[in-house]
Amino acid sequence: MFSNKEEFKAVFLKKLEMMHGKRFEESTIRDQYQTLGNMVREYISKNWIQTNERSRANNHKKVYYLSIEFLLGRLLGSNLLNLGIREVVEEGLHDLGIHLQDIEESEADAGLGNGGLGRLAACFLDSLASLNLPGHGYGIRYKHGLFDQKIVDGFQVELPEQWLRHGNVWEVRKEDLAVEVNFWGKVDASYDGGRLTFRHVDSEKVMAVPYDMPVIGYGAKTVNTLRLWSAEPAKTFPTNKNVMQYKRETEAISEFLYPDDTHDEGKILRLKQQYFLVAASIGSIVRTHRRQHGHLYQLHEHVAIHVNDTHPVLAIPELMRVLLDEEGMSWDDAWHITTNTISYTNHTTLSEALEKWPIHIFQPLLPRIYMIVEEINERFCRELWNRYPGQWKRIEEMAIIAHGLVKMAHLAIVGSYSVNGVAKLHSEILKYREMKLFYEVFPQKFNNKTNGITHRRWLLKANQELSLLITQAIGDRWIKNPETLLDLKPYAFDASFRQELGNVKQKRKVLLAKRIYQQTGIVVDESSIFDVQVKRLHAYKRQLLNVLHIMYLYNRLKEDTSFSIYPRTFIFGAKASPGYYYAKRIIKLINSLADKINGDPQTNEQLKVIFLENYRVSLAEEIFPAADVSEQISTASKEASGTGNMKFMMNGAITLGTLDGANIEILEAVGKENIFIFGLTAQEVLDYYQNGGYRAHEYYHHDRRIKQVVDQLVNGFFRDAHDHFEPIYDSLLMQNDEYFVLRDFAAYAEAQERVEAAYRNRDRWLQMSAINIAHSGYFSSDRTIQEYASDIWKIKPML
Ligand code: 26V
Repeated sequence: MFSNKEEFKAVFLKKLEMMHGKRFEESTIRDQYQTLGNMVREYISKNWIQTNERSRANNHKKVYYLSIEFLLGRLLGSNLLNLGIREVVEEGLHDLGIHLQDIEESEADAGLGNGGLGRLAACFLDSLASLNLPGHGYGIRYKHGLFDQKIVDGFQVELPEQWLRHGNVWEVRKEDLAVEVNFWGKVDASYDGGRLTFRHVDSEKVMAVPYDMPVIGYGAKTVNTLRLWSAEPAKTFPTNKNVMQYKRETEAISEFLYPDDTHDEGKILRLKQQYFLVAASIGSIVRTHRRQHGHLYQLHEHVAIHVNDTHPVLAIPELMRVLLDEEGMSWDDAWHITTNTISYTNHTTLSEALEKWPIHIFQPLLPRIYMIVEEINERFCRELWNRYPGQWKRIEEMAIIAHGLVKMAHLAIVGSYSVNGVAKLHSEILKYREMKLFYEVFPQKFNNKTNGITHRRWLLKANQELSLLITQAIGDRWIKNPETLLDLKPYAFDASFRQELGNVKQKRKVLLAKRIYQQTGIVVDESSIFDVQVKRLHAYKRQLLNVLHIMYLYNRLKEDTSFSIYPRTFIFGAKASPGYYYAKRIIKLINSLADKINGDPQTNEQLKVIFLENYRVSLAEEIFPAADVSEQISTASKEASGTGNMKFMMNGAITLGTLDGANIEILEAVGKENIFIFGLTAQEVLDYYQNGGYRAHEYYHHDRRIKQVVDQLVNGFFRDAHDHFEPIYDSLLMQNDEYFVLRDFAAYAEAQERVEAAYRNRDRWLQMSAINIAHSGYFSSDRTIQEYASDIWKIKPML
C-alpha cells in the first residue's frame, strides 16, 4: 500500500479527503486519527484473512482465550510498531506538520478491565500473534469500560468511561455471525427413541453480535482476532414482557464492565454477563469446528479453550450442554471432550474474591446449565465417596454445590485438564493450602505459569529512548528474543553505558514531571528519587504502609532540623472500587498528606507526594520509564503475581518489595544485591493466621514512630479530614491490623534507608538498574505464552 514516506503521504491525504469530505488543512486531529487507523486496518486486512485461511488449511490446533476483561489501552502506536511502519508514518506526518504522538494521544484508552488480570489478557494476545501462534481472544464489548477517576477535594469521584464515543476504528461488526443466547425459561424432558432428552424452552433470547478486532503480531505476518460480543435484542421479542423493558435489560448486559467489588448489588447482571460471554463464544467455536469437521467428537484435538479466572467457567457446563443436547452425545463422551478441551488459570487466593453463586440466582436464570452443574457435582461427589468412604466433611468441603452456593473454582478444577497459578509461590500456595484437597485428587492438573508482560508495549513502545540505547549496545535481537536482553549484563560494568542509562532515565523523569505539573500544578524536583506505587487500591497491597512511612519521614524532618534526606518524590496512582469504602479513605489520606507536605516550605524541597488521578494503561506508559523505585509491598502470600513489578524492572527501576508473588522470581533473577527485600515471609504470615500471636498494639506501643503516625490519623494532624481516617485507625488497632502493616513498618523503614544509601552512589544504582533490565527478558509474556502453548494448549506456531 505504501513503502516509503512519499507514498504514505499521498495515500494518507487522499484517504483523509475521501473519508471526511474535507481538505487536510481543515481536518481535525480526530479526522487524522480516523484516517490513519483505517489505513492500518486496510494495510493488514490481507494478512488477517490469510491468517484465518492458513489456520484452516493447515488444520492447526488453536486456542481460544476467554476473558471477561481485556485491558487493551491504545492500539494505534503498538499496531504501527508491530507493522514496522511507525517511522515512515512519523516522518510522513512530520512533513505535513503533524506529530504522530498527538494523533496517538487522541485515541481513547480501551479500558475493558480492572487491573492485572485484564492487562495480562491483553499482553497474552500480543504475544500469541507475535509468536505466530493461532490464538484468539473472546470477550465482551462493554459500552463503558472501567470508570474514569476524578479527584475532587481529595476524594475519588467516578465518571462513566466513554471509549466508544467517537467510534472504534479497529472493530468490524459481523452481524451474520451473531449467536443466540438463552436465559430464564424452563427445561422440558422427554423420551426420544428411548433416550432422555432435555430442551430449554420459554427462554428469553438475546443476540450476541460479534465485533472483531485484529491482533497484529510483531512483524505482522500473523493477525489473530479479538472477538468482543455486544448484547442486542433478538429478532423475536418475548411476548410476556414490555418491549422497552426487554430492550433495556438486554442491552444492559454489555453496558458496563464490573469493577471488582465486594458488593452484592447487580449480581444477576454479572452472572448474565458471564453466561453471555460463554454461550456466545462456545456457540461460535463449535460452529467453526462443525463447519470444518462435521461433528464434535475430536474437538479437543483441534481446539483448546482457556478460561481466564473463574468468570468464564460456565464454558464447562455450556460445552457439555452443546455436546449432550445438540449433538446427542453420551455423558461420558461429552465429559471426556470437555475435560480435555478446557484449561483454567487461578489469579487470586483471597477468599472474598472467589466466586460463589447462590442457587436461587443461578437456577432460574440458567435452568439447563444448572441441571448440568448438579449432575457434574453428583458424579464428582460419588467419586469422592468411593475414594474417601465416610469422609463426608471432606466431601462437603470439595463439593461444587454446597450450602446453597455454586462454587466456581471447584467447577473449574473438576471440569478442566489444567489448573495453573500465576507465579511460583502462588502455585505452591494453591497446591499445598488453598486447593490442597483438590491437589490430592488431581495432582497432574496443577502447574505454574509465571506471568509476563509484552516487552513490545512496555519497553519498545513506552520507552523508545531506552530501547534505542539497548539496541545500540546489543543489537535488536532482543525485540524478537527478549531473553537475549541478558547480553546487556556486561554493560552494567561499563561506565559510559551507565552514564547514558542515567541520561535516558533523567529524560523520562523530566517528561513525567511535566505531566505531573500539567495534571496537578505541582512542581517536582526532577533530580529527586521517583518512588512509585501504581496499582489498584486494596488493603493487601498496603499503600497504607507507604503512606505511614512518608508521614514518619515528614515528622522526622519537622522535629529534627539536623536530619535530612535525599530528595524524594512519592508518586501514587490507584483506582478504588466504587463500593470499597476503606480503599477510598486511603485515597483521601494520600491526597490529604500530599496537601500537607507539598504545602510545607520547611520540607517540600526534600519531600513531595503526588497522586496522579485516573491511573490507566496510557498513563502507566508514561510512569514506568520514569520510575527509580518500584513499590511492591503487599502482605506476603497475598499478591498472586503482580505484573507492574515486571514493567518497572524492564524500565530499569529497582524493586522495593516483600517476598510475594513474582517479586520472588525477580529476586532470583537479579540476586539480592540488586533488589530491596523486606518484611514477613509468606510462611510467617500464614503461621500468624493459623496460630495467632500477632498483637498490633504491641508494635504501636513499642515503636515511637508508629505510635506517632497512627495517632496522627485521628488527632487533628489532618485538619481537612475530621474523623475521616478513623476506619483506618480502627483497622490497625481495633481489628488487629489484618495485613501486618505495623508489623512490617520497621523493616520497611530500614529498607527505605538502604534504598537511599544505594541511590546516593549513582554508579552503583545505575549498575543495579542495568542488571535489572538485563534480567527482565524472562518476564516477557512471550516466555509465558510459549510455556502455555507447549505445556497446556499443545499448539504450534503457524510459520
Ligand atoms: C478481586 C476482588 C473482588 C472482591 C474484593 C476483593 C478482590 C480482590 C482481588 C480481586 C482480583 C482477583 C483476580 C485478579 O485480578 N488477580 C490479579 O491477577 C494478576 C494477573 O495474574 C496478578 O498479577 C495479580 O497479582 C492478581 O491480584
